[in-house]
Amino acid sequence: MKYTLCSVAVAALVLTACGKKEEPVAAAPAPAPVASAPAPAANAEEKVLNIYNWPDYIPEGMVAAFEKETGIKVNYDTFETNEALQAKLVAGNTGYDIVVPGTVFAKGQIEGGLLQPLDKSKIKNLANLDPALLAVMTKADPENKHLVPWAWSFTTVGINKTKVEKALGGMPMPENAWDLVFNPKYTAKLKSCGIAYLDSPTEILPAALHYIGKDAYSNNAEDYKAATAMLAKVRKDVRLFSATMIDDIAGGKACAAIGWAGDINIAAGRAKDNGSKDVIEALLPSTGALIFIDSIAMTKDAKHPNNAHAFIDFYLRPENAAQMANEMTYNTGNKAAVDKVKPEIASNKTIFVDADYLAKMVPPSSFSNEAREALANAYNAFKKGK
Ligand code: SPD
Repeated sequence: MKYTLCSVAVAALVLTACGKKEEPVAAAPAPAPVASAPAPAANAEEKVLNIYNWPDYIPEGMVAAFEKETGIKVNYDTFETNEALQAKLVAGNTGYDIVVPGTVFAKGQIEGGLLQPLDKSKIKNLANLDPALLAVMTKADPENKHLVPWAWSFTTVGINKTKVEKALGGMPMPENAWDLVFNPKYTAKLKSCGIAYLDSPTEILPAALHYIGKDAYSNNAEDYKAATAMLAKVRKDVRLFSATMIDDIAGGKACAAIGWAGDINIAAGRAKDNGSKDVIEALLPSTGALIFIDSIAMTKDAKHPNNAHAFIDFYLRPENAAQMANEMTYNTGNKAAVDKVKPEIASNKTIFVDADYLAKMVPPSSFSNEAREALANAYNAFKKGK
């Protein structure tokens, strides 16, 4: 059974100019001539939109299509981790209108006033989204006022199966795929073909906590100690830390990785395009993987709110959401897009996850500021301690 975490309806948003037309009043005495500027139209916003998103996270041509249709020039920059986006938002004056935080961070960002509520009347295509996904997001955004899903996927183990089988030299694959990156029995063998970890405390610690049977979003210092003790045993086997590991996996620098299923799927496609015969895949560990939902949000000081709303509405069109799934191998939670998704994408269980596996997965939660600090300390100690 396919679970889309994602309704139908298409409506094009028409941004209407609300400029007030001055009517001459009949029989009024002629006013004395005064130099005055014309009253600005209510939505006379400069035709610019500044977006800050993750790399490899938008189909080619989508920004250009929006620019062509609207005449709005998009400046598109990227960040690699939630921590980097958080630092930018906290520093203020980001210069960005739209940002794409994971819900794990967005909760605190909303509570801290770093993001502003959206005007839903300007986003007609919100009706295309799966109410089930929006319900999950209320954990971070209680009334679904600030966040719109960009895409969701999960943190898991990705492998170059061809290289991993060779490096294991006849040792069978573990039942639980997390063993490949956390159990020294396997990492000692896979270090020869390269193990890669996402370079972020809030990616690695939750996965490590989950692996040792603790709450992935624990706020308990003892749990971090246990996770770092486990991680210390495999540190020497980890070759690289990176949040942009698509080419590392596609190019053969890493054969096993803690990564995002969508990116691992992109790596698989890229390797094929480059002529590789190796099988690269995102795995579904028996104990479950960690779901994340990246969400579109508007910064508190966005200078181009109308343009931001227009872009969000554009992104939520079924054809654009389907393009995102088809080209970027991420699920957008857009139900109206489902019948436009290619069969090979719709049948990929790492993009459209079955309900029974979904039930095993760890839903996204959030960390207190203190916990985030403890996480960062634990992670930095782990990384240094080779
Ligand atoms: N290539 C873009 C990947 C975006 C991943 N966001 C992941 C957040 C996970 N916590």
